[in-house]
Amino acid sequence: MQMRAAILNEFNTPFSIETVDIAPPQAGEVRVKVAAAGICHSDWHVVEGLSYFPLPIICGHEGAGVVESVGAGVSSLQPGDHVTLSFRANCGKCYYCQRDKPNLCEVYTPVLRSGLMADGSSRIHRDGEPVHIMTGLGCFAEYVVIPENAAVPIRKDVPLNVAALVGCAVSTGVGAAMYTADVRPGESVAVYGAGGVGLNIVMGAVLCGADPVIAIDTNSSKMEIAREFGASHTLYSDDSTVEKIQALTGGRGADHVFESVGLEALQETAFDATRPGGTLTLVGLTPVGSGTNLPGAIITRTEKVIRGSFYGSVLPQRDFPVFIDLYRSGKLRLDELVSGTYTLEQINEAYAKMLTGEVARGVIEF
Ligand code: CXF
Ligand code: ZN
Repeated sequence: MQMRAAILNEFNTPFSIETVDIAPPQAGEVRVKVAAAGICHSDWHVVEGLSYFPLPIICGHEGAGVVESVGAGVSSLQPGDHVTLSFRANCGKCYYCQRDKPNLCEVYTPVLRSGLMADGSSRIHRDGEPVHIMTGLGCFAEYVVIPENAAVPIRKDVPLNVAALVGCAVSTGVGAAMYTADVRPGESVAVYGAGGVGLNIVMGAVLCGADPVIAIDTNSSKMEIAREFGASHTLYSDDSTVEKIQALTGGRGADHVFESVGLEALQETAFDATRPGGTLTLVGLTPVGSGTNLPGAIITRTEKVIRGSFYGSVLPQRDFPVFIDLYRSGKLRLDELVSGTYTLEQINEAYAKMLTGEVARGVIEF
């Protein structure tokens, strides 16, 4: 079958909309007609050559759609099912999968980086040559062929653009607060960065009963938005945020601080804003090979905890439906997260907009 896809042929060049061949699903795989795909900064890291994916590649790792066909042996899905895509397919059997850490699956981690399927081949070809996919998805395309467990069934009464966001920004942000950091009622939270992920951390912290919830950003237009998403306080990001957070938390610093941007210097500031014995959760992705300077001398003496959070520590099969139910009952504001919609042909425009510091999330709708 042929389909249209946005292909990155060279690093630091625009996506090119081309027609490619996509194979039917093999055993254990499903083919999904993509309905919506989110514009996330991580795709841009691929464009910039910072993510070490092979070319040519179809990016896109935040999506939702409708199952079109299923391969042999697929039991959990059938054509017509609505699904949110998971960018962490997992084997279900390895050391990490057995310990409820599918985000660290040791079978799929190298597969997802390879841009190919687990058998080393691609389901997508252009003029007979394989095209790679990002993190096992590649949803800047009309269809994806993916392992059964990367397509998580969801209820049909939610818009698929909202369902797409659950596959990256929502899981990464809400999950970081709810699962990785396990924020408790009454704890103080500070979130550095109020973009797509940061706003989800704010919502997750509010759901956990945190108070105060302080959002910090360099863009003053985000202050009001962060309050709409539940922040009790907002701070313009300058040299005084640590003092201001301390002033709001009995002079100690916040119980939980989150860094959602992925900047080394901001991770260091976020560490300073964490109270002794408190937890700093690192959510934003800094480039591989970069170095953050976190002082061992202080960590030991203050018992500060520093945690990484990847994909919000979620279990996609369990948590995607949970987040979607929370949206349906009005406890997650996901319609408001969609700040712009684009066609696939407008993808370069969508990324240009994101780079201007666009609030929340752009979404490609098919
Ligand atoms: C990323 C994580 C690294 C690979 C691509 C997806 N997550 C969210 O943006
Ligand atoms: Zn993402």
